[in-house]
Amino acid sequence: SKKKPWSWDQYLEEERAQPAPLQLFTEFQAFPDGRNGFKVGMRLEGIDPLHPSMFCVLSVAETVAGYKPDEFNWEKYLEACSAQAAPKNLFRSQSSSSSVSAFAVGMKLEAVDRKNPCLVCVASVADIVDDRFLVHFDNWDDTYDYWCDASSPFIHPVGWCQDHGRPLTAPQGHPNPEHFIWEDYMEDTGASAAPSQAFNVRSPHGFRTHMKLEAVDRRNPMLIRVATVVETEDYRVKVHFDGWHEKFDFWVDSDLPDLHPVGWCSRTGHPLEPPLRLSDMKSSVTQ
Ligand code: MLY
Repeated sequence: SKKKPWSWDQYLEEERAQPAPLQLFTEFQAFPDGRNGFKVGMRLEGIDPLHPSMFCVLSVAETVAGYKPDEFNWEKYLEACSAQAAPKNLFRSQSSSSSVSAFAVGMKLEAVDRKNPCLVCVASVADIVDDRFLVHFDNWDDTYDYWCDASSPFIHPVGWCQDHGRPLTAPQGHPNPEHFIWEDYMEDTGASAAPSQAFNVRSPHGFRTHMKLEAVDRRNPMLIRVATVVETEDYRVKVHFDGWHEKFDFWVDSDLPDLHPVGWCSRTGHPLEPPLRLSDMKSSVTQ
């Protein structure tokens, strides 16, 4: 018997499940708005995901994502009707990034150690690229560093722990870690605090359990799988790969660019790994 190709529509109906709504995804997760112009062999600079304080020389090894050529294409359309796109800076929401410039290298803040998430620690802005900056923990090596922007829920202004009755982890080797005093420390280090107006925490995401999406398999990032939100926190979701053992479930920030709305693979022409079914396993065993 010929196998019908797997389809989201049919699967959602069978499972009586809902796709995660498009508006819950960030612009980097949602459908791409143009063709991907990268070509194999092009060189670029990028952040080493295993060592986020380091930029490395990279080359493009393979390209896939981007609208399929038959999809609507703004560039071509504008060219065809010799029209001009309204420039981005005319749109207030896109251009008013007033909080961006408020962070400067060397400024101090209180930040969650993402490798030890129960700790809020003395930290500094170590690097800035556009609206993102690198959080570094004072007197620790850079393996704890991470990139974020002003909307991150994991960073707070100086004094936040005190205001919220939470312990603050002092810099490593601080002579009196139980009685860390910001004023003294900033005077000693000649540093200033990141202004509290610079912090602009985003609202919690709207993902709910049972919502379906498409997620990159981080063990083999070539693969994008049919997936379900199985647990939520304010700023994170736990993702399950449909048909796979729950030991592969994983927590991620809800704005991770590896999460995509239902239909993303079909729009971009990237293959989608359908849910593992018992019948697939049997046939693969008996083949
Ligand atoms: N148990 C860990 C804790 C390290 C915490 C580092 N943070 C504060 C940047 C250790 O001592 O290695």
